[in-house]
Amino acid sequence: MAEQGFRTCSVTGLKVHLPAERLIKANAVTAIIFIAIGGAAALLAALTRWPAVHLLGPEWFYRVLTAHGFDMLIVWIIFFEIAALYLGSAVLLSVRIAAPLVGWVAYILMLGGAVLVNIMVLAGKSDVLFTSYPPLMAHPLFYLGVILFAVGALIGVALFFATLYKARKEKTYTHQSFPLVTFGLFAAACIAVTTLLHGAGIYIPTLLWSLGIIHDIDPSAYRLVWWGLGHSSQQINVTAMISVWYLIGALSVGMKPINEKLCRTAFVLYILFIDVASEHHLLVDPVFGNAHKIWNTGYVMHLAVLASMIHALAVPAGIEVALRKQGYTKGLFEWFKMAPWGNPAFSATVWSIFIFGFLAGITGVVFGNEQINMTAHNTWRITGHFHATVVGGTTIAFMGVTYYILPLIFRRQIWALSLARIQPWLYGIGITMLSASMMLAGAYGIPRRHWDIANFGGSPFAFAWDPTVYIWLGVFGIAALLAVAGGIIYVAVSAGTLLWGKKVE
Ligand code: HEM
Ligand SMILES: [Cu+2]
Repeated sequence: MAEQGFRTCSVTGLKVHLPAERLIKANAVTAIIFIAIGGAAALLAALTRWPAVHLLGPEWFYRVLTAHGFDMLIVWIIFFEIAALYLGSAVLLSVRIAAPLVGWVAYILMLGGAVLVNIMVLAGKSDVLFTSYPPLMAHPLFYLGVILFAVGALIGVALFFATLYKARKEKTYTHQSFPLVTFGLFAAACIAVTTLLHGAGIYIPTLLWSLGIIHDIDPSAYRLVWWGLGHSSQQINVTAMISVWYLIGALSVGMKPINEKLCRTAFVLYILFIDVASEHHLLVDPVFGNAHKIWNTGYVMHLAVLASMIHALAVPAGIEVALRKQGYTKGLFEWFKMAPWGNPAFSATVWSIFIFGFLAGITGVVFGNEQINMTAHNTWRITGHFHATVVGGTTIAFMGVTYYILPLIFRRQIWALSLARIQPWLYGIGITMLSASMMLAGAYGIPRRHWDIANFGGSPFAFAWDPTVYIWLGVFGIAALLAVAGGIIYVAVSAGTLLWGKKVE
């Protein structure tokens, strides 16, 4: 008999706490709404940076760029992560979510904060980009919005911890430790705590500064603390993304890690070292000494990189072993050929592993090196690198897991499955081309965040780029269109499924 407040999932056999399910739905839907807004901003920004089109004027370019950075990197990703945390705690451990009401408080704070920031940006009162470096000053409500969002997210993370505690106390799971996916999300949540505290630590004084209560903010101090938020939150994303790889691997091919202890150790390496490595953003700043920079980027950074390399071997190897067990043992690659390519969650995961492993990981290690950073900093090489990480890696993985959340949590069959099947390919190819072309153009010196690289806003000093650069800028424009098309399909399939998808029982 079903316990009150629960239903039993017919596919996974998990007991699903209904109030947790409602929270997952709300957070996931909101995430998808914001990726749609952020995607519209991406299109406008890309059409402006494509010299052949150069769509917007400078004011609106920086306005949509602020909205794009914030809505994508902060709002889309964190709403989705909060949904994932509730899924990884309440659902995967078949326990009641500790306090559903608190979950709704967190949700409302996050939503209110996100809406406030968007209003302040679109009203033209906060053209400061999402890094909001002083001395650029935004409207106080912009900073307040960020603070509300961060506090809401922190409450959501606390609810995750409380739910884990409840599961532990009630012994609702059979393993000695949490299942690996929950363990990975636990690592992500630990990093989220320090990250969000850095956020509060920097945005509260900045709010006071914009109100005139504090007179001065030191830009270097701001950058140091801000990157404790800005970089570390990328590590939440990496850790959550890898948890999703393990989850989709298990759901799509029945993957089990070959050496689970090693995978857990790798997650612990993230918790210990990744925050320290945030300082790679300050390599060109004069504040730290050379010895410190070399120690930080030469040693500490690689302990976090080691963790990524362990996962990057463990997941494909786990998938291979699972498929070989299903009988696909001919030659070296029969398992790869016979993998469930028709499942968009699976193909999205493969794209995520491919882009994250090759484009994102390798370039991150290269650009995070002190000497190379001197020339890569503030060029499009960096923008290309992080579109490979947060878009090619995390966003595609989250898109992939959506194709499981829709049937398992929303209990609807995927609407327009054939469109869903091409979605990861379109988005994956688009983002691969986008990142690569940005990095190639950046290698010629194309700056990031510049509205008019063709004639520098009519500067009296003539400057001509190497003509090859325009080839890469053309590839970039086409890539942006492909990726936007893939994004539109993702949003359309999700919305279509909620509206018209056949109910599953
Ligand atoms: C269709 C997909 C996307 C396209 C075509 C796209 C395109 C762009 C473009 C053209 C820029 C401006 C670069 C510059 O002027 O230097 C940019 C910046 C940025 N994008 Fe994307 N993007 C996409 C998806 C995403 C996603 C999913 C995320 C995060 C999860 C993201 C995060 C960022 C960030 C953080 C910036 C930097 C903003 C800044 O410099 O202040 N993008 N993107
Ligand atoms: Cu970083």
